Amino acid sequence: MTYQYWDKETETLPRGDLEAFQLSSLRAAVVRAFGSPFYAARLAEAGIGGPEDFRTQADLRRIPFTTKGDLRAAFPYGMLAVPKDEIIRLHASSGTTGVPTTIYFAKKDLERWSSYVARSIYSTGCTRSDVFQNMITYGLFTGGLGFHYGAEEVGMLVIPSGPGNTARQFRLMKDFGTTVVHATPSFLLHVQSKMEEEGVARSELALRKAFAGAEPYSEDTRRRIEKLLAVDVYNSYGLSEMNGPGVAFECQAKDGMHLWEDGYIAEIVDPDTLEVLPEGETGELVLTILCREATPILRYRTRDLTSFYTEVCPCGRTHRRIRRITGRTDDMLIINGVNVFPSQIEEVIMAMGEVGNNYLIVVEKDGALDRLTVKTEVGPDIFMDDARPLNALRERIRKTLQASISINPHVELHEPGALPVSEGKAKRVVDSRPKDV
Ligand code: DLL
Repeated sequence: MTYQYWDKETETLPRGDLEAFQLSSLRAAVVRAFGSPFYAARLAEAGIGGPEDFRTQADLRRIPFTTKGDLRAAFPYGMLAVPKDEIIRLHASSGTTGVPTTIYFAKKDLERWSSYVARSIYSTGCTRSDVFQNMITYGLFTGGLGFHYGAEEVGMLVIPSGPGNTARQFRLMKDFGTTVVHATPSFLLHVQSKMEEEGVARSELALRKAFAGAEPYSEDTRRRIEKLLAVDVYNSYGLSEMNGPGVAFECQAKDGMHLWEDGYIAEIVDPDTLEVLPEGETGELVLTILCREATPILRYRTRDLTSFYTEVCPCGRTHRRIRRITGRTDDMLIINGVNVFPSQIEEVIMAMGEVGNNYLIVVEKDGALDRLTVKTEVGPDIFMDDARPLNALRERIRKTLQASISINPHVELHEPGALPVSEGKAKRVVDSRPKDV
């Protein structure tokens, strides 16, 4: 395979040079951070006087972690490190508690962000000849505008369709010859189901690639989308606190996501002890954004669980790869004392051909015990009025799940299209158990 690079020099920088660049950028980031009320206090408290305290990368560990709670407490301007006149855009995520976290961007910050996204898109083999339909939410969410400007920088024709309305999506794909789409993996699966329902033939479309991210999904889900939609699917990782998309992305080798280390310092820590783990071990990803002027963030605890590849990628990029996110430290379910990640359930059901494209995990109290119900749609080839094969399928799902998660779940099968669909991030878990106070 011939690999293409957007910025070959940066993407293949020898490790020593890359790490030296990180260290000097870290010093500059610390200087900028002192300009924000939050970090001025936080760094001083930790006994950090200035950039001279950072002689090696290990000195990064002197900086205390930053959490989502810190960002909320600093709302609205406590993290801002430049005069308000210099900021030209904000993005925000409301999160589950409703208190927003806001990131501000100066002009240069937006240019840098677009360059990371452009580099990511180009690394998948796209070029300026591609027609890109951005089927993800625009607005305060970073997915829409983040990809929009990155794709324009590559020079693709960008269709800012946003999500929803599959009939309109198909119309646009046909009218303009869309070759690349971007959406959450759950929306891509929905699009595929609708394609069959609305009688759109694959041969009418010019699709060849899809970017899928913003929510966790398994390797089996990737394979399913690739098979059903006949496209190459590339995993895309990012978070609003670190700009949004364009933090880590799969290249043409489609095996792990290169984390752009000239833009970010990545550490993987044990979520309990918070000690940095040896390379290759799974833990919580902690990120420092190096070059953002308006809102510097140092050692941000993402809650996302992953590990570094220890081998070098065949594409020749020197930026390390992270593995598919297996879950978040805060999405682990404890069901009758057993720890389960929703991703373990997804892995089992999405590997089964007869299972449809949507599922839901329900956890509730049943007397003193917890009860787990896994609801899945069946594939279009299964007849809902023939009980025998349905019972056999239900039993097979139950047994395979039990073997994998050590919990005996209830399994419900639903008709295609019966479970709720989300245009953005899917809500896969409904946990109605009373929360401990
Ligand atoms: O989801 C940014 C984004 C937009 C990424 C479009 C990719 C594509 P937030 O709304 O702040 O930002 O959510 C960030 O989503 O901490 C992960 O838990 C999860 N997440 C994002 N990408 C992936 C992925 C955007 N590829 C949170 N795999 C992150 C698994 C992902 N989880």
